[in-house]
Amino acid sequence: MVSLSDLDPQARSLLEQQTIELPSWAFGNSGTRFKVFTTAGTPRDPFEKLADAARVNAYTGAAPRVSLHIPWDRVDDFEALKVHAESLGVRIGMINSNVFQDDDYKFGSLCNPDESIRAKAIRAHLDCIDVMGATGSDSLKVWLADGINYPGQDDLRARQERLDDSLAQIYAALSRNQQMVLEYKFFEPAFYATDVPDWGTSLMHCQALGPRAKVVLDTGHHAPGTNIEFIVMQLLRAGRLGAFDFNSRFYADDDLMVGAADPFQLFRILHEIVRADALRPDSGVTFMLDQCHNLEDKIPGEIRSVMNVQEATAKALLVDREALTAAQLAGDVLAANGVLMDAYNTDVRPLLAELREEKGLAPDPLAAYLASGYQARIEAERIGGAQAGWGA
Ligand code: LRH
Ligand code: MN
Ligand code: MN
Repeated sequence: MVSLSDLDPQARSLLEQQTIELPSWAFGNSGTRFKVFTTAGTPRDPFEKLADAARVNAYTGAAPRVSLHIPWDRVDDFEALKVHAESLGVRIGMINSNVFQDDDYKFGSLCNPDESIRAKAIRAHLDCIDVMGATGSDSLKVWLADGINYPGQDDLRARQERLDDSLAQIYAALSRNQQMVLEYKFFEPAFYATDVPDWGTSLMHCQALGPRAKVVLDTGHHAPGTNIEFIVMQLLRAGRLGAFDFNSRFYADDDLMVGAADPFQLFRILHEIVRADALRPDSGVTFMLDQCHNLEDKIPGEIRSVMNVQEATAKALLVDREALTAAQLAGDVLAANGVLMDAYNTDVRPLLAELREEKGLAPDPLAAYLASGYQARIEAERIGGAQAGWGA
């Protein structure tokens, strides 16, 4: 059994310092297009979403930032929201723009052939930059539902030119200490062609924009069988991996808990991160969750997800890099694969429990949360939770 002392001091400090950003929308209700099941105690406004996110941070000690989605999280006074977050021991992370739930955007937002609608979508992003200013956020996160359903519906190339121009206008409005991150997704809601379908397209736009534009990799946004860790490696080589949206998929963009469907894939991703020394807090890579908890309670669902990322990270840090390199250079296939599998198959839960106790936290965050009485309290206090997510 491994313990904390089995990690070298540098690996240990990386694990101690690792933080995972939470999505505000994970605390709201969501569902499928068939049904949204509400959970008791669901937040009624962004202030309550932050309160719930702060519980995840309180028990894991590893989730000090919350990402907002605008307009889902619109409030009258964003400075008050910032102060509220700080009073709870968390702060506002990335600001996500939402230009996909307005009738005007039926044929797209930043790629729309109608110039007045494209201008409206650009203005929505400038508004997000104002929210960044008020909340102290340094990142604008852009995901577009833009695309077409039928061949010939619009001109593929013209849509890219419009995107190029729209993104350039938005990028120009960022201050020097702010960045833009651009997320790709291979399908949905468009089915024939999506305007930012893959990491290559996102990277090309980021490179055209400038050094403060980076790619977001959402683990649920790939075709089955895609080697995601290869993409991670390549974006890290290019210095353009801005953030992860972590979640699990079985069939489509399922937004299930990270590490639930394929913990081995998560380990392989974290191995590339460790290999590139990108776990450092100043590496520029943000580790974020993008999940919806449709059946399970949301706060424990997020706690479990943070723990899953920590477990994959601890395993990646346990990889015997020297032995791995030696086996690779010797062409010893089985030994090289064995080094990775040894780390993956190690039970790191006791090691992480030790780490939490050292930080003054309960060794089992889930059990501690469930015993805290918070869930019963919010279920009694909050009636009529907010609808956050796709139906909002
Ligand atoms: C799109 C997406 C994107 C959105 C979020 C709610 O599928 O992953 O990150 O902002 O879901
Ligand atoms: Mn996402
Ligand atoms: Mn998604």
